[in-house]
Amino acid sequence: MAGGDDLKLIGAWPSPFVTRVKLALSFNGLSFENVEEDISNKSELLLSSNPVHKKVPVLLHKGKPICESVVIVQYIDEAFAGTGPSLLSSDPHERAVARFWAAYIDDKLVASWMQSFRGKTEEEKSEGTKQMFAAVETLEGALRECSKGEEYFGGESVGLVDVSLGSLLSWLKATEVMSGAKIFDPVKTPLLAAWVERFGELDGAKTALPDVDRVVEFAKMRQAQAAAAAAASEN
Ligand SMILES: N[C@@H](CCC(=O)N[C@@H](CS)C(=O)NCC(=O)O)C(=O)O
Repeated sequence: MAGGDDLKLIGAWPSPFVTRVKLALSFNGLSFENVEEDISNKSELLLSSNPVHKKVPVLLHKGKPICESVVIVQYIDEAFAGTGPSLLSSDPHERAVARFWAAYIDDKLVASWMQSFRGKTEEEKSEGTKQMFAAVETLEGALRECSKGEEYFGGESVGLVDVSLGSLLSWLKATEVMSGAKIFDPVKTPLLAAWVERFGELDGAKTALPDVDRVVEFAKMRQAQAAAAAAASEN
């Protein structure tokens, strides 16, 4: 397996951004050393590797750090070209479109999904939920446009947008379990609902995606911690 000693991933298992990098490594058949980070007590290695954002993931390739999940995914695609199917098209316009949707996923879907449970008031939370559903419906159109009748955003095989959205699946499924709401509704967003099933069946996805029940437990623990902190600040 390529990669080996050359690749070290500073991550934290619940992070969907770390999962994104694991997906790209897995689809490229690259092995790596996993360095599990304690986000509440950041290591010297993380702070010196990502001094600007101080966030995971960071990929170290031959000791050189690369930060920001979407940047890392594209780096893997370029640096290990030929080890797996390319995640980006050879056509510049298709590459630009894929980058547009990858940015949309973080700017609109991730942001609204976070607001749906981290909003300060119930109004903020329900506005987040509304915007999240609107973003999912927009992504249904993106899948129709990008796939051109094939199975993935990347066409016949997974691409940058599949990896960007796929990395969120365990968390979005955990949100469905906890809220009871269907995010990928087969009636409203049939293409995406089928894509979710198809993506989850890929070997690379099975290897990289965290277990949904484990994410649910983690999310509940975080909610309890946040509630306790809020109660303490009121006293
Ligand atoms: N835009 C970044 C987001 C990374 C991110 O938010 N990582 C979180 C974990 S999910 C983190 O390291 N948080 C630590 C902190 O904010 O101090 C990416 O795509 O890599």
